[in-house]
Amino acid sequence: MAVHDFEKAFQEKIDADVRIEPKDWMPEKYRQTLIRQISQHAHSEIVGMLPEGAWISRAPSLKRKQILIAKVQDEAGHGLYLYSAAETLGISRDEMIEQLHSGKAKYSSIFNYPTLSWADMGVIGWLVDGAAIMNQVPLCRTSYGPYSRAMIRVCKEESFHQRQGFESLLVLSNGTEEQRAMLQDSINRWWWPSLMMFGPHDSESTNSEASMKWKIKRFSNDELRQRFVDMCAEQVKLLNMTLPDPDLKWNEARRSYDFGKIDWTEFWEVVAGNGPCNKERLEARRNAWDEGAWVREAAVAHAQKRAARKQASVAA
Ligand code: FAQ
Repeated sequence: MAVHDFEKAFQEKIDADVRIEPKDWMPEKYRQTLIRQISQHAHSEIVGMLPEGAWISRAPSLKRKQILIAKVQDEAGHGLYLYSAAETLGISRDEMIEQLHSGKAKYSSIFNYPTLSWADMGVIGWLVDGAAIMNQVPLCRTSYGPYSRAMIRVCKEESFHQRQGFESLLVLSNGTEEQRAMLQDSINRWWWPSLMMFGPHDSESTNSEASMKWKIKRFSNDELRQRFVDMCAEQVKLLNMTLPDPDLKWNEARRSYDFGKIDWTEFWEVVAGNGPCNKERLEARRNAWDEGAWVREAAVAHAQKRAARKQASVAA
């Protein structure tokens, strides 16, 4: 078959909602797009452990500490399933990590903001996990089989994260004046960066056209962002708090909320490495990699010994 015929058969499969599996023929650009998106997603989960990890030792009760530890562990797990899914496309874990450490691969802008108060733990659950779910539920039906299957479990865990976050905010919202002020301050700081998680406006989204054609993405950045605004504008009322946007207003004709302008200069600065915590985050990941060298060496030596023992017993 000529390449053109392979491409036609591939697109027909996608159009018929048949999943693409690792051994199937796929256009090189499809493979590269998936490696980019899945590895960046994996890096986001791993870097995303850092802002919350900083509060494990400062959680206000044993119950909250246990929940936070479990959540951070889940995020490590998500990173690992996603690295495994990306490996099925022919890139090694080491290569992906190298791309993160050298700055070649991105991770979500949101994790370059600092966690300044305990309320940030609940607000991350509500807004950051909430945005992640809005973006990731459609990925359970993404066209690449290993990615879509990984996302099913990730989404189940993320929705638990979101609910625990909101529950902890309900407690704060019924607390003292000081706790309520801490909560409002946290919402004010995380709202706009959460909207940026969905990526640039559709008109600036360089990857969307191909990703939509290949059903890697099923909804555009702006569509998902709008759904998120509509959801949060209602949920914030349950907290008796406000979203920091004077232009947020229900639009009866569109049956959606209008909202203010996102500061795209800030977004691109953060993506370019100049956000409040970019350097700190990458440094933490690089240090963890260096400090873990002996564990990786020991694991490889152990695997080699086991393989040698197995071979020797087969030969005997
Ligand atoms: N940050 O053409 P598009 C989580 C880049 S996981 C940084 O629209 P695309 C769990 C983009 O890479 C959060 N860079 O790109 C958790 C591209 O540059 P490139 C992560 C961004 O891929 C919760 C350029 O801008 N989720 O939160 C961002 O079609 C709590 C042009 O953009 C995922 O990764 C950004 N926000 O759409 C963990 C989900 N947005 O790569 C801990 C999977 C865009 O060409 C605690 N990914 N860029 O050099 C996706 O759905 C997509 O990749 C989008 C971006 C929607 C993020």
